[in-house]
Amino acid sequence: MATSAAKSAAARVRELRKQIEHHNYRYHVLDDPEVSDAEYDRLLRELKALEEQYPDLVTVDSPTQRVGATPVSELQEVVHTRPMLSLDNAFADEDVVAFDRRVRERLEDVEQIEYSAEPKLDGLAISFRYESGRLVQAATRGDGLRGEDVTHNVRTIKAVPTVLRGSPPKLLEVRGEVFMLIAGFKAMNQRALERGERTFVNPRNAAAGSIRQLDPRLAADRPFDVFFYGVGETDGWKLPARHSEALQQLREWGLKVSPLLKIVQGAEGCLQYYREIGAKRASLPYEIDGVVYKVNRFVQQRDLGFVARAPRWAIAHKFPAHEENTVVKGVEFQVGRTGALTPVARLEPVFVGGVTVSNATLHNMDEVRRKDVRIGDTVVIRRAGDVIPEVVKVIVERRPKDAQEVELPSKCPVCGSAVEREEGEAVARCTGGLVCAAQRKEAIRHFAGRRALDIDGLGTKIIDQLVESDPPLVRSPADLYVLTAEQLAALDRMGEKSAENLVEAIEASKKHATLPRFLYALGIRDVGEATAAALGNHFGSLKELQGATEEQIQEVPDVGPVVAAHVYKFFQEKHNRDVIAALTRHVQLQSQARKAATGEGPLAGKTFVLTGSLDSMSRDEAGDRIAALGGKVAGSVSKKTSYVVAGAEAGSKLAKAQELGVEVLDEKKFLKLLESG
Ligand code: 9MJ
Repeated sequence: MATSAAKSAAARVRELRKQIEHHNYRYHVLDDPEVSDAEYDRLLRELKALEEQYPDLVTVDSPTQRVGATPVSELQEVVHTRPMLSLDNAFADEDVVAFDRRVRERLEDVEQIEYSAEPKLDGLAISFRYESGRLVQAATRGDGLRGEDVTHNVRTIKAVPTVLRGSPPKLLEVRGEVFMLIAGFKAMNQRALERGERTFVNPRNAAAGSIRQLDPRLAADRPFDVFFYGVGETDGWKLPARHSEALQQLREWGLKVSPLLKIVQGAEGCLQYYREIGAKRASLPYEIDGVVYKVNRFVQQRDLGFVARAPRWAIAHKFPAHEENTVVKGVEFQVGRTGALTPVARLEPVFVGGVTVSNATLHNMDEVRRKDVRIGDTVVIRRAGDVIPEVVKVIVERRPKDAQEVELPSKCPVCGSAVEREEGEAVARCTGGLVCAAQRKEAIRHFAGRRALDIDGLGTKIIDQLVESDPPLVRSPADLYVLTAEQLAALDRMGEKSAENLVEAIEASKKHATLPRFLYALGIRDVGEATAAALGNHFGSLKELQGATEEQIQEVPDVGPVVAAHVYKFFQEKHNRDVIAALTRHVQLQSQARKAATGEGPLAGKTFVLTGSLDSMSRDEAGDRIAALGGKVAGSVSKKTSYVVAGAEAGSKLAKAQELGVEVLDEKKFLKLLESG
């Protein structure tokens, strides 16, 4: 017999699930959460604790059961009672016009067709079966008639409700696309790379690969999302007249529908939508490969019917492909700011992702070997969003007999200094340091960057001239501070007024230099903003840091032996010390960061990790404000982290924080904390 404690536990469990489901809906469907991640996690933790105490209360659709149930031994076949259709493709505007004409001809008498226009997600089509509002099965499309049961993995996806809201019908089978967010995909690949595991070529392959795994624990920590776009078998639901109305009803039941869905009129309306979404494509957090137009009225859909596996009432209008084949004509090596040599494939120009591409990065020699790229090879090039085009893979079948292997040059292509590759490192480097013009230009560009000393108006073209002039006007960042307006005005494309403005901007940079910014500006290998802030906060002054031993540098939170070695070595190099000495004759470092070192300030002893982007300030401003109150900023989340500040599109650091139970602050809370500080 249930004790009264067990009874009240059962009531509390019901209440918690209701609240969690409500917050899921606010977060995933409405994109308008009511509570912070931390509060949400507290509810989830409370539920978990109660379920541990009273195992009888656990149900399969409890929000706690998402994270990895037991693996299945094989994927079972699922027969789709209503076939899952695929879509015909349109590539050119004329294809869409012809589609619309065919539709009108078949429907006779209808002058203008109303379409529901939707982005076409590039993921994995899934059928979801809800019985009495509970998720009972999820299956892949397969060949459209038979798919595979992937319920165990789909249950781990937080955006897929396990229980529907309101009064859903007895049976509701819905279709949607499961996909990966680009940021999450990148973070996941980065982690895989760090662990020496295999990486995925693109978010689509990653989604498909993960959803068809046998062990749901693999899917559970992957950044999936979903949009529902169609209705399959139903029982107990009198469908509304239009597809768009059906989707609106799905939304009310808690199923996430694309917010970009729009009702448009005729081919003209479709084409306009295509252009609207095309303009948004690069800024969407997920990949789309086109848009879909669906005849909106169900009666018209029924009258049109389908041919083979595709409906006559819908068409996918594809965007230019992200991937194309082309030939590698040669491989050159670019020298970066830190001297890293990057192999770059020179390509037979090819139109991909909406632009003509003639170069693609090969990252490093390990990648060249791993992908076995040779000169003369036909390769797959990928360009997604605004990222640098890359070589995905070689089409080995098309390799010509005289294809040449790529060799790492022994001398820097820019300055002729020796090229060195450290044991166990993928990256080869020029040893020329500031002697190498490539590094000099990049070093100055980095130094003047917005997040470094922020010299407004010192662009690439000007830097090139300053470094290339004979004799060079600028050999190191310190030389910037002795430039005169006359010298600058003599440069190409520089008027007197802009020369004066630039001198002023250089002057201004002397004043807003904080120690963390300055350290970041130096461009020390592996010292990003977070590490620079940590070093600055720990040592409090440049002198202290310059005098520190490798061991002392390692004492800084989040600085490991490798970074410590780079920092130590940097300050040991005579030419670096000379440049710093020259710089500090001009630049006065503000002492705000000392507060942390002496344990002062309301945030003293607190370590922050920043992830995602904030609306009200840049990441470095956030870092500066934390430092000003005595707190520290670290680059990665650990048990020692006090807070993770999560902005929009927060990545793996947020997941890590949740895993470790570190308090997560959203922007509002973070601002409050700064203000109260
Ligand atoms: C995707 N992939 O986003 C359909 N799709 O409709 C949308 N796919 C579809 N609709 C009928 N938005 C068959 C496939």
